[in-house]
Amino acid sequence: PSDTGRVLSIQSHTVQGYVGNKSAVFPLQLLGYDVDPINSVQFSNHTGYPSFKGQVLNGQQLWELIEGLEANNLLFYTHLLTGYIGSVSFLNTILEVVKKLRTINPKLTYVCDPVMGDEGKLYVPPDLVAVYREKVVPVASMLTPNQFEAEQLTGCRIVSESDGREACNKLHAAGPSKVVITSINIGGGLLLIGSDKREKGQSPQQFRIAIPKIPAYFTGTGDLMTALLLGWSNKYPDNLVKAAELAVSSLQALLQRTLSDYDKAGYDPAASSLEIRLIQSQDDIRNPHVQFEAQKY
Ligand code: ATP
Ligand code: PLP
Ligand code: PXL
Repeated sequence: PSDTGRVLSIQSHTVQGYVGNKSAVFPLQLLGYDVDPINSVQFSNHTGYPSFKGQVLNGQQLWELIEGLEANNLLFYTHLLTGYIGSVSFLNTILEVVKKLRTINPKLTYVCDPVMGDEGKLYVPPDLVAVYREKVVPVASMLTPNQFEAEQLTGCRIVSESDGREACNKLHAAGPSKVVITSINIGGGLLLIGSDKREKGQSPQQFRIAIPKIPAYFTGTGDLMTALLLGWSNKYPDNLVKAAELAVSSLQALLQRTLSDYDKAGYDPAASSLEIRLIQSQDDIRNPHVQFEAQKY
C-alpha cells in the first residue's frame, strides 16, 4: 500500500492527440507517480484518422531498452502498464519483461489492458488472442478488458450482468486478483463491472457502476481508464470500489468537457472520433468529485 510508485508504461505514442502513452502518462504523473514511458509505436496520429505515418518498435528493440536500463540498475518498478500491442513477437517480449521485472521486484503489479477489439470486431492479429489468454492473463495482477475482450479471453458470450460477473470469476481463476470490465453495453447504457479477489479461495467482492452512454465516439478513453484504475487502486489497495468510482468520475467529467468544447467549436460529436480534452481536465483528474457511485452485489 503506497501513495505513489514508479510505473513502466509500454504503449503507443502519437505526435498529435491522446491515445496510449499520450493518454496514460500525464494523468499518472498528476496522481503523483514517476512514469517511464516506452513507446511501442510512434505514429503521427491514431489509426482512426484517414491515414497515419510512423514507426513500430519490434520485440528486440524493446528488449534493448530493458537491457540498457538493467545495465545501470534502473529496472526497479512498482508497476508495469501495457495497452495496445500489435504483434505476437512484441507481446512475447512483454512476457519476458514481466519476468525480468519480477526478479528485481517480486511484488511488481502488472496492470494489463488486453486491447484486442470492440463491438464484435478484432483489430489485432487473431494469433494474439491465444497468447493473451494462455500466457499474459496468468501473470497479470489487474486486467481491464472491455465486453468483447472479456468474451475473447473466457470463450463465453456476455449479454447480461450475471454473464459479466461470471466472466470475472473465470478471469480470477486464470490469474489476476483484480478485474474490471470497463464497459458492457446493456439496455442502451454502459455498465462497468468490477471484481476484487482479495484472498485465495474466497469469492471476490463484485460491484457495478452504471454509466449513461454519450452519443459520441471517443478514442483513448480505454487507455485513460486503465491508467486511472492503476493510479487509484494503488492508493486504495483494499478498496477497488472506491478506485473505480474515482476513475469513472474523472473520466466522465473529461468526456463532458470534451463534448462541450467540440460543441462550442461547432462540431457534430456524433460525426467523428473525438480527441479527449486531457490537459484541460487536469483538475478533474487530480481531485475527482465522485458523481458515479458503485453498487455492491
Ligand atoms: P480497451 O479497448 O482499451 O480495453 P474499452 O473499449 O473499454 O477499452 P472504451 O470503450 O473507450 O474503452 O471505454 C472506457 C471507458 O470510457 C468506459 O468505462 C466509459 O466510462 C468511458 N466511455 C467511453 N465511451 C463512452 C461514451 N460514449 N459514453 C460514456 N462513457 C464512455
Ligand atoms: N480502434 C482502432 C483501429 C485501434 O487500433 C484501437 C487500439 O489500438 C482502438 C480503436 C482502441 O481504442 P480504445 O482503447 O479507446 O477502445
Ligand atoms: O487507444 C488505443 C490506440 C492505441 N494505439 C494506437 C491507436 C489507438 C486507437 O486508435 O491508434 C496507435
